Amino acid sequence: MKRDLVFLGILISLVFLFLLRSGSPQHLAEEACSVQILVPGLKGDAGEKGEKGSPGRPGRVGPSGEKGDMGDRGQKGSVGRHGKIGPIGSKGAKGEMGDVGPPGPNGEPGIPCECSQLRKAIGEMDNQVAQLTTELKFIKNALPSPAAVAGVRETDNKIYLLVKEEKRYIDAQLYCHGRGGNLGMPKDEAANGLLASYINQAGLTRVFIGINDLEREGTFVYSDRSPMQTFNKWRNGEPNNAYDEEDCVEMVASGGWNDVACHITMYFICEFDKENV
Ligand SMILES: [Ca+2]
Ligand SMILES: [Ca+2]
Repeated sequence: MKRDLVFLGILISLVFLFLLRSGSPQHLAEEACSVQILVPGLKGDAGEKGEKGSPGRPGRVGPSGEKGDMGDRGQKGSVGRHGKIGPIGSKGAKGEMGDVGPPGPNGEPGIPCECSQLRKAIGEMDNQVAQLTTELKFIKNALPSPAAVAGVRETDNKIYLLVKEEKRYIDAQLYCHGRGGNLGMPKDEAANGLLASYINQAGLTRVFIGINDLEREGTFVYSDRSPMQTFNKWRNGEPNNAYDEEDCVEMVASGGWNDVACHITMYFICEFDKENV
């Protein structure tokens, strides 16, 4: 079969060559009559061996082979180069306090000043301000008008106020009560002396003070109802309950006490506890 194809191919080639040579269809027709069918001869002897050809192209990469057994461990390599510096680490815990250092050198001498005197003066002014503040607060709260005040006297815990308004004992007591106080109650020598001095400096001779025996004749009590203690300043012959009507008490300029009638009117002294002002 293959041989027939080769033969047919040769035949076609010859016809083609013939047509090329003839140059015209007429000529072609004449020549076509003389064409003989060629028959291939016998196969010849094998030729001599040719020279060795040039190497062929590299073949395709073959598939991966199977994994072989692990080889022996190699020798330890040499030390590598130093690596890069790593990132900054987190902050460590605070260390313990160190020992106390040596004392420093002496400072420059200061500018001479009378600071201690200034401080003392400031301290005194502070006290005065506090005192004035107390008095002002008291005056605002306790007085109908500043004209009625003949100044005030005070101790560590009391303020005394001389009121130059003539009142009966009971009204005088109401006046003092209404302002948070009592009629003056001298319960010791110091308080009695202070009231006497107050009366004298005001140019007065007598004022009501907070002592009476209104509830029980002959038994004198202070106007805050506290009983009379051992201290008293009765003048000679007093209390005498004259005309059987003397149940209230006045203080005269000397500081002495005398029982008098409650319905007469005179100036009086109120006293206030500072903590209540
Ligand atoms: Ca009496
Ligand atoms: Ca009397």
